[in-house]
This record gives sequence, C-alpha cells and structure tokens, in this order.
Amino acid sequence: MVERTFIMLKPTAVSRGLVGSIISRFESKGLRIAALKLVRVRREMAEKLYAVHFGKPFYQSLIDSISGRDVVVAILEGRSAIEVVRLMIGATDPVKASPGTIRGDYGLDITNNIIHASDSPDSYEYEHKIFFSPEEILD
Ligand code: FUP
Repeated sequence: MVERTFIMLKPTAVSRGLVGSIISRFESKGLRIAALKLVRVRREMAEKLYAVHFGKPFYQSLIDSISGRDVVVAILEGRSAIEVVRLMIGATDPVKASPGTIRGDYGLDITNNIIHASDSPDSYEYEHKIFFSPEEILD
C-alpha cells in the first residue's frame, strides 16, 4: 500500500550537517519526497507535536530541545512508508538502535536522537498538519 509519512530532522541533524546524508538514505530506499522544508520551530508547534508526552519526566527537555531551533521537515511517500521509515530510523534510544539505522549511526543522546518519524497513519495525519499546508504537498 502506497502511503505517506512525516519526518523531522532534529536541530542536531541540521547543525551537524547531516541533512543531505539522511535524506539521501530515504531517496536511495525508493521513497519519494512529497514535501520538504527548513523550519524554525515555534514553541506551540513543539507542544503540539509532542502533546502525547505531556506530563512525562522528559517532556520539558524534549520541548526545549526543538523550540526556537531549526529543523528539516519532510513528507515521504512509498509502499508501507510508515513502517519502512520507522525501521530505517531505529529504536528511540540511540544506545539501543542497531548500527545501520539512522539513530544507530549518528548519535548517542536520547532527546536529540537525530530524527522523528510518524509511527502510525493517525500520527501522520496529526503531525504533518502542524508543519505543512495542503498546497505544500506535491503529487
Ligand atoms: P519515537 O517515536 O521513537 O520518537 O519515541 P517516543 O515517541 O517514545 O519519544 C519521543 C521523543 O521523546 C524521542 F524522540 C526522544 C524523547 N524521549 C526522551 O527524551 N526520553 C525518553 O525516555 C523517551 C523519549
């Protein structure tokens, strides 16, 4: 099934100059870029993206880690894109993420774990609308 997923390259990926390398992995895999842009994250956008984590011990540092900072957001399209991208990014904790995955290859910090990706069709529907208007998504 062809579907879309939302990804966000976190501020560390941008500041370390990893954007091209990471996007290249998705292109090589055969995923199509349906939308792509560099954005400075407003605090309310961060709070919306991470609303499910409100109240958890790491919530505030998670919000602070992206608020006011630059990220690259994209929508990727392809067969089972949500599952494929989740496999490619690896486990949430980079210590546990397998080598060969993006989180496994590029860092150690759990909060700044390089990349976010939607984990279900519902989360895709919710997340991509925080960053993209319909006319920014191209067929
Ligand atoms: P994931 O979907 O893999 O990004 O993981 P979660 O939705 O569980 O977590 C969202 C973000 O919260 C992670 F990217 C990093 C951060 N986090 C922490 O900082 N500490 C934790 O113990 C768990 C998650």
